[in-house]
Amino acid sequence: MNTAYDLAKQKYAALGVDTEKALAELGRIPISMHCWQGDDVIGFENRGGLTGGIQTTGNYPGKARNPQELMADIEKALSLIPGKHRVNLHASYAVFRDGEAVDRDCLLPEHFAPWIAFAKERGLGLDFNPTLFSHPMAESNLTLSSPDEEIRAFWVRHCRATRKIAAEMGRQLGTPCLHNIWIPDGFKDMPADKIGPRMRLKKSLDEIFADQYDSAYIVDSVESKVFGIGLEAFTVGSSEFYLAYAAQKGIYTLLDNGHYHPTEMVSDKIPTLLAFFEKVPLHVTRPMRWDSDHVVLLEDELREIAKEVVRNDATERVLIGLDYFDASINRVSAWVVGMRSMQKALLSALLTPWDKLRGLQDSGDTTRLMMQQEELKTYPMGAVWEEFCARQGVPAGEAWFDAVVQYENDVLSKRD
Ligand code: RNT
Ligand code: ZN
Repeated sequence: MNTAYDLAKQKYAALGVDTEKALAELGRIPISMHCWQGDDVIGFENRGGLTGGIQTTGNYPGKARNPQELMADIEKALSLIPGKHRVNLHASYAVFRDGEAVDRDCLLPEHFAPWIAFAKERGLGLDFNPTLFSHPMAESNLTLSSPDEEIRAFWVRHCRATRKIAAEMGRQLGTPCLHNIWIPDGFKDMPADKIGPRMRLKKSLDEIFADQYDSAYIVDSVESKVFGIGLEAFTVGSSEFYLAYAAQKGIYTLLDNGHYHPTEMVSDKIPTLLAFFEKVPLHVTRPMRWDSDHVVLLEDELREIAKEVVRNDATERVLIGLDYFDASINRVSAWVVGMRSMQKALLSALLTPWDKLRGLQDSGDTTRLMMQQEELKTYPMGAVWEEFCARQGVPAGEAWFDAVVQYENDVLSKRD
């Protein structure tokens, strides 16, 4: 019998592409799913609003209000996403015992024990981030670069605490935890001194990275940005700052594709960094007109990002994580759509005869190269994707959405 998959398999084989190999490879690529889509980046500290120049918009009912709800929602989303993945946490998602009040500079691994247990039971890896926003000590929008020594020292203590927690997550789960530092530090209007804040940030980072951990447990990265809302004039942690710092320090610089000028392509930065760094962590997002963090969809730049991961044999060197927050739609659906879109982009790249195309480029046959790349766009990838979902025991096509509707009716709609 010729199923749609069999026909697709033959068509790709004629180009020298082995669909079976692509399916096996796709099943091995973990994507780190960000917990913060589930509750609009609020966390469990009951501190109120999101600050730091990032913003969610929308008021869709049913957001997770506590660890139990967030874990249940993550579990529901993961049940509709093929493959084995990771969960990315922020320090603001610490789980405290009743009545316990621990500020961010005193967080301990035990405050994440429920998350580690959650991950262990499900065979998931964890990634982790210090939270340097939505806190009274971050009100000035200066944290690790603050001229106020009390504030700067507080955030250094916070990041030292979170690195320790990350290393513990990595140790207990047997897979290195990506610890990524992003700070909101910057100014709304023209500063008088740009190097002062940067020298203080450098000093803070040196203090934070003075603690040594086993690289089998923790991978360290720093995330740059161009601007934030209310922080339009100046960002302390610029791209060049962190690139130079990471290179000098032997850590990594994380690329968030919402954090560059609109015509700058993060996809092109991947092969650039791969020439110098062992690992390239990513925050994949969808910036619309600004760093708006829309749900990731199968768009051109996502495809370009996936191509760089696949054709450079870098599926283990590029650490793929998602970073977006849409509060205007069902949040479980937002996770599933983004994760599956990322996987579709990877599959499309895995179904491309890169050796052949590289040969055309190197022999100067750019006419045929253009033709072949365009023809590939209408190859039957959908049939291969459906086969992948079926083999992974997850609904292919839009059938997964029925489960989200059911979950909304049974669980999410009862929350408000
Ligand atoms: C902000 C950065 C940062 C955050 C998350 C919540 O612009 O992208 O990564 O989105 O840490
Ligand atoms: Zn990010």
